[in-house]
Amino acid sequence: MRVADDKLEDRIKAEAARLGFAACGIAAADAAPRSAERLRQWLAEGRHGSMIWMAEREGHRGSPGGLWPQVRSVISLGMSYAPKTDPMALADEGSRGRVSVYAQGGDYHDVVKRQLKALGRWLAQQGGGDLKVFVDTAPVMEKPLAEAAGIGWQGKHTNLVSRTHGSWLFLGAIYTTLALAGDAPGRDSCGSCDACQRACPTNAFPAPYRLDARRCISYLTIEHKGPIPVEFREGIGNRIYGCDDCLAVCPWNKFAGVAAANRAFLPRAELAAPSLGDLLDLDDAGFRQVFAGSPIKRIGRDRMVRNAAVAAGNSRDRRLVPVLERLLGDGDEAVRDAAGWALGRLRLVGSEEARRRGGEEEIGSRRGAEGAEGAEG
Ligand code: B12
Ligand code: SF4
Repeated sequence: MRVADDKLEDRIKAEAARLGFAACGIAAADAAPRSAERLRQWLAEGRHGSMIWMAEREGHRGSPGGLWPQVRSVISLGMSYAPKTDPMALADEGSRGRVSVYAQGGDYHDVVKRQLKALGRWLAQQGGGDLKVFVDTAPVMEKPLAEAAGIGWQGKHTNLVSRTHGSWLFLGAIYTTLALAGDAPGRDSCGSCDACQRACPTNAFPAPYRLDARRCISYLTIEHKGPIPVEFREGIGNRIYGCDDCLAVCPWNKFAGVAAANRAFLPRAELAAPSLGDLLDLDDAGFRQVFAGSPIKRIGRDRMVRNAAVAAGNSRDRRLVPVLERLLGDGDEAVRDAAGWALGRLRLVGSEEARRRGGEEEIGSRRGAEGAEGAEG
């Protein structure tokens, strides 16, 4: 049944803006018909790696109706976390870890969910109907739905890009039994640009618009349990939680208005540029204390120390040798493995330096000898 008040859609958008959402659009529940097949193919190719929860509820995830047959419309929402500073600024600071922008502030699951629920309560009063709210953790394909609702389009890096907010948008969705008027879908505006694909340090894009999660640093540092495959360790550089490179190089992010960013996502001082030495020293209690209220808390101490050890192996910072040596006796296998790898790399750095010093001394003494000859002559 069509809702009597034609303007409800506009009022939903006004209320969403009042609640801090930078973007809001509406789509019919069946407006992203290709998603289910594309998800099926992605899973069949094994591109989800060990994220078996992606496959377990494939039928629910593939379409809104698969999860909730009564759903008629989807309200898609975006909350901005556009950074004020260059996400690549720490790329050459080997002794510091890089935390991806999305995780430097408050936990978006909590912040977005709270505002989605507020919007849901408002909608239930104003328009009636049943509804469900989702952010990230439910079997929902938030990106194709956001595209269908006109918030933007899925770029070649597969994230949603908005003309106004770039790709720095957390997404959320409200499924409702109301039949609302949909917006025009987003139009792909990537053109011939392939900056994101070229920027990826681990070659995670087998083709434009397709991501092999098993090669993505975000997956490797956040989702992947156990030792990180050796072939990706160098490419990980100093990234200790997630990766922003494909987003950071996107030209559309130049237009992203930082003013729209929610204050809850401002970077916390201790997460903006953490020292690898401090991270390698963390025990469980220390980890919980530093990462309380952050999405990072989900990975636990062992995975964080494993990541920091890989970054230490790329750091060329030999001051980290003693703490890495201690970690060779750590209770976690992946930590021990990463520490051993890092020590091997730092020892190579040590012998390179010794060779260089030796060479310099040799040149120095040859010069001295040449000088002495000159003096004789
Ligand atoms: C699983 C997951 C991951 C996995 C896999 C990522 C992926 N691309 O699938 C990993 C751990 C790698 C990951 C990483 C990140 N994630 Co993530 N992730 C998710 C999650 C839970 C599901 C995504 C999903 O459904 N994947 C399955 C694949 C099949 O879907 P897809 O990527 O949309 O695939 C489409 C394309 O492949 C396309 N396609 C396929 N073939 C073809 C061919 C052509 C010609 C075309 C045009 C298209 C096309 O169609 C598919 C369906 O739309 C969502 C939350 C949610 N519930 O939606 C967050 C989500 C996508 N992640 C998010 C974020 C922020 C990130 C990171 C930026 C975090 C970071 N800084 O480290 C990175 C980005 C890495 C990247 N380039 O994608 C945000 C993205 C927000 C946005 N603006 O888009 C989301 C929406 C969470 C949220 N609520 O805000 N993530
Ligand atoms: S997040 Fe990093 S590793 Fe993952 S696809 Fe983008 S650039 Fe590649």
